[in-house]
Amino acid sequence: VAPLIVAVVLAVALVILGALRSRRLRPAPSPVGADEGVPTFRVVALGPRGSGKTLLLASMYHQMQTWSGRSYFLTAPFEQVVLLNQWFTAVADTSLDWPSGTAVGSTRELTFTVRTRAASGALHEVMHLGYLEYAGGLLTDAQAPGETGQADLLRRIESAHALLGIIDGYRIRQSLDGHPEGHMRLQQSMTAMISLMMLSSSPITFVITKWDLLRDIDVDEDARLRQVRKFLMSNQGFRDLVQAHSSHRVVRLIPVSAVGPDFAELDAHGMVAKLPDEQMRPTNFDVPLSAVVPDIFEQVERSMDRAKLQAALARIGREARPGPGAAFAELGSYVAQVAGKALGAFAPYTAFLGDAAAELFGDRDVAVSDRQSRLDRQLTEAERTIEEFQIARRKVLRDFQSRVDVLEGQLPSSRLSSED
Ligand SMILES: Nc1nc2c(ncn2[C@@H]2O[C@H](COP(=O)(O)OP(=O)(O)O)[C@@H](O)[C@H]2O)c(=O)[nH]1
Ligand SMILES: [Mg+2]
Repeated sequence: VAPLIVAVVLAVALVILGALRSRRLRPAPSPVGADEGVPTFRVVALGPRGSGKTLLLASMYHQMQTWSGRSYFLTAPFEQVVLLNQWFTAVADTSLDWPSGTAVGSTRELTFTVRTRAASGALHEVMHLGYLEYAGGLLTDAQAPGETGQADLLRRIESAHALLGIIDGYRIRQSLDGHPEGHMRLQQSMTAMISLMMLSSSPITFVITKWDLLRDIDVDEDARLRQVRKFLMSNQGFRDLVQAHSSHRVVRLIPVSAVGPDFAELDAHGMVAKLPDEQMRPTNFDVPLSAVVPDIFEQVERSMDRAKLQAALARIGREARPGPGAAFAELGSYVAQVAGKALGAFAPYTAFLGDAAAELFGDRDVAVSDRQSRLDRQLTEAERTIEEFQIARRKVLRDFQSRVDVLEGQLPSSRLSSED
């Protein structure tokens, strides 16, 4: 009898577990965008081993997994959250050494979900951000015959919506201090990275990591950045990329520190050492992800016919058709159609594109007056929910844009252009 009871109990437990699991795996029922889902923007981060990719990611997630004054927060699948938090904890603990780096040639892939809360308190998904981190190896090493890593990487770079080029601030420090090895490594990795970047036409954010190690270059931060930019421009590939591409794509240079000032310094052997009992205060970690959507839309806007776009935007202001989002969807399809390669893949997400275009393009007032007039109308319950979600989503997009605006205000040199 005993084995039978055990078997029955086990079977019941399995059924319950199975039910719980399938409930968890099934996407939460949402009245909004259920028919269209949530778009995924794919980001590829390239950078040599040791350049600070993992720490940046860990800091980024640690800070962005809570609201902290933003209208959104990030979530990730449970296994990824555990890993990211483990790295963060290991970095933050000044009694421990740095966590070990990514193995040569390996890639790491994460998916973040951007979530927001609507006025009623309901949580909504706004978009997914796919993040592929690619470590050095393949950038410079010859590949063993039969390996597919390289072809796969090239395909992902070509189809990425945004690229991050990670530049190791420690190597810049070494170069400025006259260490030939640092200079050599820096040039080598920049050249490899830039030849890959030439394959795509997406916005590029060059991220200078370990900015804390460069603080003594100049007291003024923008002057510091200007000096580093001038130095980077001495790399021919970098200069070529900026000069040839900055007129039709967005190119940024963002200094970040995963640990912040006063957490670490170079020791007598020129190694990065943690200072005892210091707190981490990461800086600018949120810019690379915040810039993705505004930069794609800016690039698309630049390529669009000004007059036609204005007409489409004005139409949403006047549109009298019933059903919230109808005019936005129309604007969205127009954007997808004109944007071609950059946003064409998002054609099914017309409501998202319409919202983003209204929020990020040109005259932002048009859309506001539209919102007001539609709020004045009598809306059904379902319409009201969609309306509310739209407003929350627009707020997130505006937050992304204003983060970028604030940074450009503080560090005008972070925008790279052919005049440099
Ligand atoms: N001072 C300072 N050091 C950093 C920072 N980020 C990374 N490092 C150092 O660089 C090492 C390599 O970083 P990691 O993120 O593992 O590089 P990855 O190989 O590109 O993933 C770390 O162990 C730290 O010693 C930073 O923001 N400031
Ligand atoms: Mg790593």
